[in-house]
Amino acid sequence: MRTDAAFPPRFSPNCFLVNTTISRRLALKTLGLGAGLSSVGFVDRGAQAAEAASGRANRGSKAVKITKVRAITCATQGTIRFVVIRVDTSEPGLYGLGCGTYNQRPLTVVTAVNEYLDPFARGRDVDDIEDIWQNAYTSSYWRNGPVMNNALSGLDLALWDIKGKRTQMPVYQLIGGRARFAVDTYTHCSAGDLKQLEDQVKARQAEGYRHIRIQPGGYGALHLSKNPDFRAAGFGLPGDQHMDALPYLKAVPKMFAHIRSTCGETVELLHDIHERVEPNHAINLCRELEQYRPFFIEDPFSPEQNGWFAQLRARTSVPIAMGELFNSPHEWVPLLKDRLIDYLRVHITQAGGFTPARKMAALAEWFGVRSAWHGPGDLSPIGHAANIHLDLNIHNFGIQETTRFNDATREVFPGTHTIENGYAIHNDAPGWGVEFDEEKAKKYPLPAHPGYWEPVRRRDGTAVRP
Ligand code: GCO
Ligand code: MG
Repeated sequence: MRTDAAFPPRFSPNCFLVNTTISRRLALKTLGLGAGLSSVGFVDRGAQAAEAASGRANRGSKAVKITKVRAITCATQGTIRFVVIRVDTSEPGLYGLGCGTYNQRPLTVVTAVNEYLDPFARGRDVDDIEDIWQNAYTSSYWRNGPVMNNALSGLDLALWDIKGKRTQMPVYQLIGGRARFAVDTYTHCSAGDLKQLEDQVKARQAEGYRHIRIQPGGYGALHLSKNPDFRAAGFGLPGDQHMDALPYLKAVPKMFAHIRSTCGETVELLHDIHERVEPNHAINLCRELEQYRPFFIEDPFSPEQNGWFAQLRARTSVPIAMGELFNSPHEWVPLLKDRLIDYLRVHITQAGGFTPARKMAALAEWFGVRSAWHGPGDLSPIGHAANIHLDLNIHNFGIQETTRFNDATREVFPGTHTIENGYAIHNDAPGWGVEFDEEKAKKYPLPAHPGYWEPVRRRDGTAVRP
């Protein structure tokens, strides 16, 4: 792990003991006297007992309360709409940051946070993350939707950030420490032209990436679909997009064949079906790709079609990663329990935050399912940090999707992770280790377009469901 110069030094176990005035005094006293008296083995034990007592006293008398929860938006990545949640506390200068980015509906999360979670959370003890999560989760009675889950995630992540800052530890230390020295990632290459795609893959390999996701142009390779008859018929709006399944389905195996033969056997290749095709088409595509030994195929079905996983499993052993659209335990629990997927790639802010993600990871471990948390461009660096902290800790880490953030994002979110030799490298500052410069963020207001996705249609105008 690298220690970023802008951040406090690497975690030391002593940090926990010296984070209050009383205990700092005691620690100094111990240091001063310890050398002379430690030989009798007396002072150290006494100091430890006093330390523990003062710790108890501080815990009782120094409850820190939530004073405000608010959502702030910015668009440092161009058209992507970040939603950052800040939780202020009764302790001067102590606050936490979370991510509740829902790119297609950002203002709904802002309303959920500012109008509903803020009054709900004020006055509660920042230490009781589990209790706050449980009650915030059911405070809307109806639950498990992307708006409330992202809002809840913002609050949840901010509370973990605060706990890290209070204890002077990075969050991964709070949950058990590291299971690996760094987090291996996959990056994206996408081009309609095979030679261009090959060049991109080689360039990423040269940068050190071992895992590369390949796409024949954007999701579903829209450029390959010709004759949008719906447009000629005046169906829908002129800007609606066109994707027929067959051109895409034929292009993907050709793309794998080309990249395998030109870029070698060692690179791990991934591909995102991004839902979009009929379930049986997705199954046949996975079977066809077996010969190219993909690392995994991502999101073969829309979440409404989870019932098809048993058939997919019966017909191919290609590793399957699923879940960026999942909101609810009713979606991931059955897939884990029946071992129908190999990688769980839930978008953790969309699933309610770090608290439920830890539980998902623990459940998955015992079913032999590994993690591949969703790490797209429309997740703020704070959300990426949450992924990375979890990845560092869990035994069943698989791979981490990452985004290469631009300079504007790095300016507004100091502490954003970097990628070195294919690994995500994160600093060891307390909490998530990512700051948010609200003043600088004002330079990057949300774009005029509200953010919804334009329709994608088959040739006859039928809506394509991602
Ligand atoms: C991925 C995803 C994203 C999503 C996006 C939706 O695998 O990274 O599919 O690109 O489409 O996050 O907002
Ligand atoms: Mg995807």
